[in-house]
Amino acid sequence: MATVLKEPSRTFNEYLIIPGYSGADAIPENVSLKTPVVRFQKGEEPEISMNIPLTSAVMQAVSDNNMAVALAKEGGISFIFGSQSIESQAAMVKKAKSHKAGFVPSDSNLRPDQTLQDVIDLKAEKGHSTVSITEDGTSDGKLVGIVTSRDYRVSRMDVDTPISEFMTPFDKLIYGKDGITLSEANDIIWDNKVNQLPVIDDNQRLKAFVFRKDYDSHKENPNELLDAGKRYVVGAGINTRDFKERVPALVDAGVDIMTIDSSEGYSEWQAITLKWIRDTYGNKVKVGAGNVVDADGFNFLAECGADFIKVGIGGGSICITREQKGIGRGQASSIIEVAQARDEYFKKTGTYIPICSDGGIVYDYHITLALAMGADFVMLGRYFARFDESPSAKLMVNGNYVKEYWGEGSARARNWQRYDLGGDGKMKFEEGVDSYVPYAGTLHDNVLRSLNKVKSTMCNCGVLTIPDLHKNAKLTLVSAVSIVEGGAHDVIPKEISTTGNK
Ligand code: MZP
Repeated sequence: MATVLKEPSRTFNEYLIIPGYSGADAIPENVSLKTPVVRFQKGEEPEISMNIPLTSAVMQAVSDNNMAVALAKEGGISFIFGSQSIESQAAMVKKAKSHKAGFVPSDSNLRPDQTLQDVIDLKAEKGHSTVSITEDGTSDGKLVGIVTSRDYRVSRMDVDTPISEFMTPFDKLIYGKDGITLSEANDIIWDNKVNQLPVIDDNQRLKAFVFRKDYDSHKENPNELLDAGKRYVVGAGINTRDFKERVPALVDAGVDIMTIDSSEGYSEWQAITLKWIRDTYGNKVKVGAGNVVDADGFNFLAECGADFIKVGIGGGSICITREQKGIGRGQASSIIEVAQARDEYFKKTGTYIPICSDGGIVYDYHITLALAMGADFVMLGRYFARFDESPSAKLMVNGNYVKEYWGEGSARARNWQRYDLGGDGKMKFEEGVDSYVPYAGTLHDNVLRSLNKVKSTMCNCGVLTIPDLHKNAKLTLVSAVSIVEGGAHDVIPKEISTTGNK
């Protein structure tokens, strides 16, 4: 007869944290959110840690090279989506790895023979007022001038005027030479009272811009996550089908860590993939695996050599796997059981394998709950999709700004490899939906606010580190009526939040 678990499958909303004694030193400034990302031996330091316990989901609508840079600046890791060609994914990794803080590749570019109308259209599309004018209109073509809003007046000029007639030409430009440091670039900007500095190579080809408005932001990233060469740490998703070609391309592009992206990871496919990576690269290449929801799944992937293990099936905001296939488990029950298995594995073998709670985070306090239940870090899709830095389109729907957000199992993403069980390589039915999420502004502002809440709750528990939260957190199940008591109740709220920021 089948095994039927006695406990129901429970999720975050069913738990609360009971505060513990807080000493006078339990203040948010003293909290460290540093957390291990890859397996390590007792008494040793993990080769990769994060400064904040957040990763962004392996999804088309969430994690590209922009997101990778934005999240690494805050101290987390983005896993660039794998449901694209090997070449384009490797190019994204390369872009993120070669990103130099403060040096921005030009994304608004035109040719000198194009017109004022083209400038107006591009400004409306990209939202940037600086346009580089290159010989061939590419972002790394030979720089012949720039156009900013100081160079034209729409009300006084014919929209057919060629750019060459009103741009600031190259011989009048202040520019920097490739190889200058950010502080040298900023000195040139300040000395010459310009708002932006194009940086060119020996052949006058454009490499990047440094903007005056960014000056402050580059001074204040105390948590940024850098590799030994001071480049941002970047992750990427792989699958169990084309890993023999994809992994080498990503490694060549400089990726720091990968994860097998699969909706259900307790399988021989993952064992084969992990074995090939270990046989080919030893322990030099770091790779997570998953997703699993119980101790059996964890122990299997631990023995296969996964560097970290992702937990969660069917809890994602865009996921309909549970409805379609009837598999999955409440995220809280999954994390609690897997965390116990992780601790037992550590006791038995002396190897600590971090676990990642993937999907289903709705409120900021769910992040704290996941950590308190034993997760070392969390992976979020919906959360990051709402920000400026996500790759999807920002639209106005019913008077509110939204961003598009679609599941990897939706017909739109067509990521059949994520759901593949070794068949004919075709998607048979959808396991995800296409949706909108409320637009919520910049990643920096939101992450700051969310993590302030996490730190504040940790102080309420009297703990200053995530490992101490694991050891000391006290959790309670909540009844349906006490959930009602927890929100504003018996009053008429004056404002209803439209940002989705909870
Ligand atoms: P969430 O943060 O939006 O709740 O969940 C994001 C997670 O959902 C991803 O990291 C991934 O594990 C999972 N996901 C992505 N696509 C689908 C789908 O189409 C999905 N079903 O479940």
